[in-house]
Amino acid sequence: MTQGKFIVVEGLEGAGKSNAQAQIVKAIEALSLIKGQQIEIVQTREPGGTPLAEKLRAIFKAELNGEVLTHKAELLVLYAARIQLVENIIKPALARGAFVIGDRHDLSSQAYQGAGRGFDTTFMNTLKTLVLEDFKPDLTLYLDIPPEIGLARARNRGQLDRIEQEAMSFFERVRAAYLGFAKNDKSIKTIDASLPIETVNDEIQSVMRTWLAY
Ligand code: Z5A
Repeated sequence: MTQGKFIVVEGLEGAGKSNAQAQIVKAIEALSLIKGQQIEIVQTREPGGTPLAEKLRAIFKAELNGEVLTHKAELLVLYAARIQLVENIIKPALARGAFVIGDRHDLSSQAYQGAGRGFDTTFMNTLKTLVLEDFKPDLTLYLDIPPEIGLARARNRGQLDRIEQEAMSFFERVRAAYLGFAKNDKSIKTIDASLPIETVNDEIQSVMRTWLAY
C-alpha cells in the first residue's frame, strides 16, 4: 500500500476554504476515475476532528465567562487538539493510502498565534518540532484574501466568534505572515480568493491537475 497524501487548505476567515475542499475532492475523484481505482478521501478540520479535539475547539472558540484565555494557553490548546488529530486520524489514514484534506493545520498557528499574537519564530518552531516532529502537509492551498473582504463574508453568516472579533491589524499581520510562508515554501500554492468563485474554482482545478499529474 502506498502512503497517502495530506493536502491542507489555509486562509483567513471567509476566504472560501469550504468551497476549496469541495474542489479538491472533485480533483481527487477525477484522478480515481482516470486510474480506475477508488481513492479513499478523509476530511478533517482544525482545531477539531476527534472527540477530544472537538471539545478543545469549543473551549478555543468560546467566551469563557469573562476568564481570559492567555495566549500561551490558547497555543497549547491548539497543539493538544492537533496532535490528537494527527496521531489518531491523519497518520492512520495516510498509512491506509487515503488522501486527507485538512481545513487548516499548523500554518494557521504559525500565522494566527506566531504573527497575530506575536510569539517569536524560534519559540514557535521549537514547539512545532517538539509536538509534530517532521510531520507536514504534502501540499497546502493558501487562499489569499484581504481581511476586510473575508470578514465581510464571514459577517454575512452571522455572529463573529472570539478570534473573528480581533482588530483589523491582527488579520493584516496574519495575512502578511501567510504570504511570507508561501513565498518561501514550494509546497504552498497561493490562490487569489478575492476573484469570482468560478475563477477561483478553475485555478484550484489547474493547480490540482498539475500536482496530481493527470
Ligand atoms: N485558528 C487559529 O487561530 N490557530 C490555529 O492553529 C487554527 C485555527 C487551526 C477556526 O474557525 C478559527 O481558528 C479561525 C482561525 C483560528 N479563526 N477565525 N476567525 P472556523 O473553523 O470556525 O472558521 P474558519 O476556519 O475561519 O472558516 P470560515 O470562516 O468558515 O471560512 P471559510 O471556510 O474560508 O469560508 P467559506 O464558508 O468557505 O466561505 C465564506 C462565504 O463566502 C460563503 O458564504 C461562501 O459562499 C462565500 N464565498 C466563498 N468563495 C467566494 C468567492 N470567491 N466569491 C464570493 N463569495 C465567496
